[in-house]
Amino acid sequence: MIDLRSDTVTKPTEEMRKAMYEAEVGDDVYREDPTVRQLEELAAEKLGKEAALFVTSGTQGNQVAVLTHGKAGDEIILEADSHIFYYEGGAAAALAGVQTRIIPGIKGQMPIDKIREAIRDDRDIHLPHTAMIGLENTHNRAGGVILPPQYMKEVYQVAQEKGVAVHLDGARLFNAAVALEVDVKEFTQYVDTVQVCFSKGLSAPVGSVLAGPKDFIEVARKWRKRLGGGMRQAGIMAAPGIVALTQMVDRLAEDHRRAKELAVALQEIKGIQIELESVQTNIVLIDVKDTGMTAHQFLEELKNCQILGSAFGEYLIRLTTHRHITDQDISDTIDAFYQISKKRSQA
Ligand code: TLP
Repeated sequence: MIDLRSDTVTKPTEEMRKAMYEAEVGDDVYREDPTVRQLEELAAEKLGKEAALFVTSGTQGNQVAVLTHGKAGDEIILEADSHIFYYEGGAAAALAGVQTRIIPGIKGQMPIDKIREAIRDDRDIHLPHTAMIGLENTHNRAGGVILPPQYMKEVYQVAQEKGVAVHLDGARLFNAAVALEVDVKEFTQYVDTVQVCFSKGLSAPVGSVLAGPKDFIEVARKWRKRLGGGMRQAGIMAAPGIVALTQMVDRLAEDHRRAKELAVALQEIKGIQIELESVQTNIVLIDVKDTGMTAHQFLEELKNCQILGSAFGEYLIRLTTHRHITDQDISDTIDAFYQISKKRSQA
């Protein structure tokens, strides 16, 4: 199978398995796991933050951030298609008890004036308190697009002016940094807290990190514990995170090249629509409406050709490149799209 459903399907590298085997461990709830501490220090340093916390997943990292920034009855501002709003099972409402104020974005970017308007005035007792603004970079549902540092700076300026914290869902932040050939700090300097995943294109089997100010991370540590995320000999899982951060970042450029090649070839096919300028990292969104098939029908046809993708809407398919996708897989996928569309137009 050519598995283009997500970069989450990547398996740990040999170095990761070796690092897991050899990891020095201790009880991390007692803060005695040297490998977890090493990963947290490394991540904090790379992300330009005072401290970091190893968490089980991107969702846990984001939700611990929401819980630490806000309290029940507060409001958080999110992009309408953001992962925190769209894909985390309503956790912000279920766990933190915050309400979400969503703003539709253009290529993942909420208009600055809309953000400004959405921030509540604490002097009016009718209104909820605005506890957090969430950004996502790269933006998944917008097709892996990059929020440029300049945009993030503008958001941060408004947030600081109004005294509101900014949290970045940076599940794929390293993809953004590699694509723009800049340091991740170019982005993280404009947020208070950031969550980064090791288990996507960076290929670690599990884990994310939440980074931010030291006192914030102390409170976050308690929220993680409350959520059952206090892990004991967690160095076994942190070890591949260290490999991810030190060895796996630069190769993301390969995934980006293959995604671009795939997109350029597929948009030549009749009935297939792709916004090429949005193919900036490892995600390709494909509108199959004009083929007369739904995303699910098209995905079934692809599956018959041993290719897997994800449905991102009634007519929208997402294909995601990653370490296990080769040049041959890209050309086989292109061939399959040609065959499926041809068969359809002859039917
Ligand atoms: N995204 C997954 C699915 O949940 C959609 C994927 O296949 O892309 N933030 C962003 C931007 C994400 O894309 C994801 C995972 C997460 C957070 C959550 O990470 P995990 O799966 O580790 O909880």
